[in-house]
Amino acid sequence: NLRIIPIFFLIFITCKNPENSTPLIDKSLQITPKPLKINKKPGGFEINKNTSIVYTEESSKTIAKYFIEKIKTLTGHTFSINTNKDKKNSIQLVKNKSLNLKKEEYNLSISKEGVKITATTNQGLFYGMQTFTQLLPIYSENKSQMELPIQIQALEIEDAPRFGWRGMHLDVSRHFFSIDFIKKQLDVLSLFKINKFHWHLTDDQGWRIEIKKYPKLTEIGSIRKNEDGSIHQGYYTQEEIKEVVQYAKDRFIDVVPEFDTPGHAAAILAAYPELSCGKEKYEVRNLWGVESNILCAAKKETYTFIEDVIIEMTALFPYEYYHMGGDEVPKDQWKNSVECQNLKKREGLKDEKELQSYFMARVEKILSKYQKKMIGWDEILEGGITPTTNIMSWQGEEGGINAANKGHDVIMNPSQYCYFNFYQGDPKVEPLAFGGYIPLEKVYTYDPIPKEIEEDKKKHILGAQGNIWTEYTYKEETIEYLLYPRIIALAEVTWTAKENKNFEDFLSRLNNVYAILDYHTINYHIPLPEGPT
Ligand code: TNX
Repeated sequence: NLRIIPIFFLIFITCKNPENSTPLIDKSLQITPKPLKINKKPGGFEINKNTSIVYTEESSKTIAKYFIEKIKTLTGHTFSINTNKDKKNSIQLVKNKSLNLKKEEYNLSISKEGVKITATTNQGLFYGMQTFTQLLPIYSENKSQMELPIQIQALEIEDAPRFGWRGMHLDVSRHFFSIDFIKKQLDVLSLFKINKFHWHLTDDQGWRIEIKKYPKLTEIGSIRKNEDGSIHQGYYTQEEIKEVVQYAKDRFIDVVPEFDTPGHAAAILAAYPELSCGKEKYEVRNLWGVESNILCAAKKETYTFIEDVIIEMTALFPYEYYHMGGDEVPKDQWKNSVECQNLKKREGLKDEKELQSYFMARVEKILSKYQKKMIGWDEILEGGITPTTNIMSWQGEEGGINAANKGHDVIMNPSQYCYFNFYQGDPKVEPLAFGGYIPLEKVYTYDPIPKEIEEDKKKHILGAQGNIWTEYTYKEETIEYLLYPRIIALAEVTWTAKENKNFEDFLSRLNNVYAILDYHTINYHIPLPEGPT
């Protein structure tokens, strides 16, 4: 009897879900990076056409507006905005200092009555909303938007990052990348709670930042004549840099500029040869590898130049940390320079390594005049560092371990785990990369706190970052391919509590990550179960 089928169907629906017949969506186990604590509760919150986002303090309005746009991109649905905190059927952004949540922490509670995100700061609210966004269904391409009403799983989340430094580095010297490309990456990285962008702006193969007092830095230093006769060039105007820094700030990402000294400076010397110890004419380097022409440590003009550049940079980069390089400095020019040898004697320095320490200490002093803190690559440990120098450990973990155990703050990015310019799969099928082999699992299983770090020194490990050096990568889509999903693994390494990490579980969440990346037109790599054989 055909007539009883609809009746059966009705009874079935009512029994299955007596309170609410709208579909219950549960993506609580899909969140990346994995939150600290998730507790599922019975039932769900219904999102319908009348659900609104409520902010309770004027200062959080930007967050509400930001997420109305972001959710529209991902789901096609536009929430309305409201300031009435008693509003039913709403997603509330609440600042509550009495909970003593730290700057980046948030609580997210979803119940039948509504959604509430609580934090002390806008940054906490921002991360709470990023998490909430991941709980929504992303609309598939054959539907124009998320179908409403839906119900999302009731739950309580308490979340806090393991580290305060969760970074991404990009070398724009070897190849130049547009500000639109950088903004796109910052937007996507912020979805996964990355909060530092290390912008490697200067190197032997190109100077990429406009400095008004030294126009030749860009007129000459930003143009490279390659061996095959082709030209590679590009630089950011100060206005463009401000735009990127603001865009990053809106997403709670601090921009760490790198001005690499005293090595990796051929582009500077091509423009201002008088800053070297030698007398030659220099060219913007058109080979990869390490350059022997460096800034002269003995000339006062070198330090004047550095200070002038820093002065212009301080108007662009408000973040307190500045990276001043210090990596890969061949010291032959200093050895052959009478001025450098005299300086060494005068200062009682044992060798050229100590001369580099002298140089870096002077640079740090300049920075501190402008309330900036210096970061240097781990090579600068060789001749000793000042007590206030911060270290980025790239030549393995040893530099970081030594520095942290001596009480210096450290950012870990050992090349064997964190260099995304290395291969992630079989070199026979992968795009040309720097060498090496760092598959996704290797990144994921990395622990930024090596066991050699003494208990009371662990606090000196600020976090970790993924680096992309661009010698062999000039296409934007290839950069994305190298970055994703390894940078997402690193986002979890730096955000998620160690005991909550699990590679299999991470893999099971990747499809959800890919759906988000698809909506941002990211060209990501899909790892194969096996590496090269
Ligand atoms: C070493 S990492 C460098 C870069 C290269 C990179 C290639 C570091 C501080 N220096 O100049 O691009 O290796 O992986």
